[in-house]
Amino acid sequence: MAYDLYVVTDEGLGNGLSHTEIARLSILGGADAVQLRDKNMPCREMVRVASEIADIAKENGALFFVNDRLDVALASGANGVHLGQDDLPLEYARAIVPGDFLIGVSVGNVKEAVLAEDGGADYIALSPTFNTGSKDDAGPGHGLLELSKISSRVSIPILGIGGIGVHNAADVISAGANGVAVISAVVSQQDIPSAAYEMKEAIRSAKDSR
Ligand code: TZP
Ligand code: MG
Repeated sequence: MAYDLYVVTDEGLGNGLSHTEIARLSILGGADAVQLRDKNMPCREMVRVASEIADIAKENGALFFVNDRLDVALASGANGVHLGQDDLPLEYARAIVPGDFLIGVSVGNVKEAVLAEDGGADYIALSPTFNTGSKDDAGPGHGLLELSKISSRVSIPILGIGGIGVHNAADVISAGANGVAVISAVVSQQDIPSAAYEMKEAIRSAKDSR
């Protein structure tokens, strides 16, 4: 499962584009995975949007995740759900999803990372890796040292998320991440496919020189 470039949609940061357009353009530029993230969208609307993105992702061989909402993820045909430490606990989610359904978990330290792996997470994201202005309650970045500690303790894929762009994506990969999740580095750019392509190149060349 490739998670090299994982783009999280945000209509508030996307120059007026819809979640579906953001996802479509990100995939066009080479995103391996996209996540629908909207804290305010009514459930019915979210299922409709998620179903659109699920179709686009499937047609292009990308993975599609829904943030927070396991019900929406299952109903829309998404590949998986992304859960934070205050969302539905991993063990409850795992118990009610089909075997091939993917679950990603946000972690902030080694202990949470190991618990997520032991609980059957398919990937974890160190959240936030650096300071970010894109998530109000993100708190301060945990940094590359925490990332490398986690990478020495777990074997499932680890993503960096928060404050990552073309300027520091290679550092995140060198510290042990398997991929990078972003909002602003792709979603807020005028040319989303080109921004995704450049991020992907930065990640790929960092992986090649590891
Ligand atoms: N979760 C942790 S940090 C973050 C999310 C959704 C925001 C990432 O946005 P950016 O613009 O890539 O820092
Ligand atoms: Mg959440």
